[in-house]
Amino acid sequence: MAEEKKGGFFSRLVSGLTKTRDNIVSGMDSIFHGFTHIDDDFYEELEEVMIMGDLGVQATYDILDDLKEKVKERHIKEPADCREILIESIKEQMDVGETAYEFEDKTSVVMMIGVNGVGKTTTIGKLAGKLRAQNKKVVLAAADTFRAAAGEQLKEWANRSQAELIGGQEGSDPASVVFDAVAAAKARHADVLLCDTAGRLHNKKNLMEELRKMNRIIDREFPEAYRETLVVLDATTGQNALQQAKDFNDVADITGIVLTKMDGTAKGGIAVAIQAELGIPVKYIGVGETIDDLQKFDADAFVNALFAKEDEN
Ligand SMILES: Nc1nc2c(ncn2[C@@H]2O[C@H](COP(=O)(O)OP(=O)(O)OP(=O)(O)O)[C@@H](O)[C@H]2O)c(=O)[nH]1
Ligand SMILES: [Mg+2]
Repeated sequence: MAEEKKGGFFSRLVSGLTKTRDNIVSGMDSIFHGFTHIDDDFYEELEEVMIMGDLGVQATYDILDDLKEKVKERHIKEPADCREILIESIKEQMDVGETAYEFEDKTSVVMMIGVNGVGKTTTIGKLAGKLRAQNKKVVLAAADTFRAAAGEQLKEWANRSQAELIGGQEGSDPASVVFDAVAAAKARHADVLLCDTAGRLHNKKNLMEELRKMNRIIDREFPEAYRETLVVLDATTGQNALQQAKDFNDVADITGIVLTKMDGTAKGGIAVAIQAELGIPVKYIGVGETIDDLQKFDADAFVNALFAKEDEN
């Protein structure tokens, strides 16, 4: 049963990464097979394919440096033998580490931030479902008071996941919703408080100011809570997602990334780029719209899916 589920998840990831595979991996494969020697031209062509994909400049250089070093160390002569080394090197780069999910076992406040439509509210619902399945007490803060429908949407997720919801009137101060939610979380001895935020306000400066204000409230009212700030990025948007992560990183201490819509036509290389450029780990990936469609990021599974050959899936 568990096997079956995993298989389903993996094949969804494989199909979501089709576009990435077509853009990057097939290009790499033709280089691995088109060259007879490992020389400067070989590396230059690899570099071009990787940068043209969404791996980004930083990740490309890091990965190629690592490849060159290993080729020397292991006295590799065949271009085709570089494929496995490259896969190994990307996996190493993407490894999330042991402490990434500590908040799940602590009294914590999770801020979910990101621009509009990336999947913040949906991710909160999925994460609430995951935590409830572990018997955690979960409170949701509907701090997106900008859109009338936002609170309703979160309410549905609260019902679905059986979490408690603290909301506010449309147009009310999001920071005051956070204030109320912190008080409720403390009074009810909740394990995790998940805060949904607006993706769009009157302007970007406004949005960033609101985030700062909410963070100040949490710092002041709940200093003992473990803090997690997740930026949600839509994996189909490629380089835009990287820029968004940078913008939010300027105003908040981002502790992780959630990459959504990996089931769609994802530009999956962006996961590698973000890690290399910002040093922020991808912690979860969204692979669909239902409550079960959130997965912890598994670097091995991701890279295997990225480099999967047709006959392997
Ligand atoms: N296919 C797919 N769709 C997703 C995923 N995550 C979210 N969505 C869909 O993306 C759309 C936007 O999701 P929301 O959760 O409302 O996004 P948001 O960031 O809260 O948007 P705003 O509140 O407007 O800022 C919805 O239709 C979701 O069902 C995913 O992993 N895969
Ligand atoms: Mg929302």
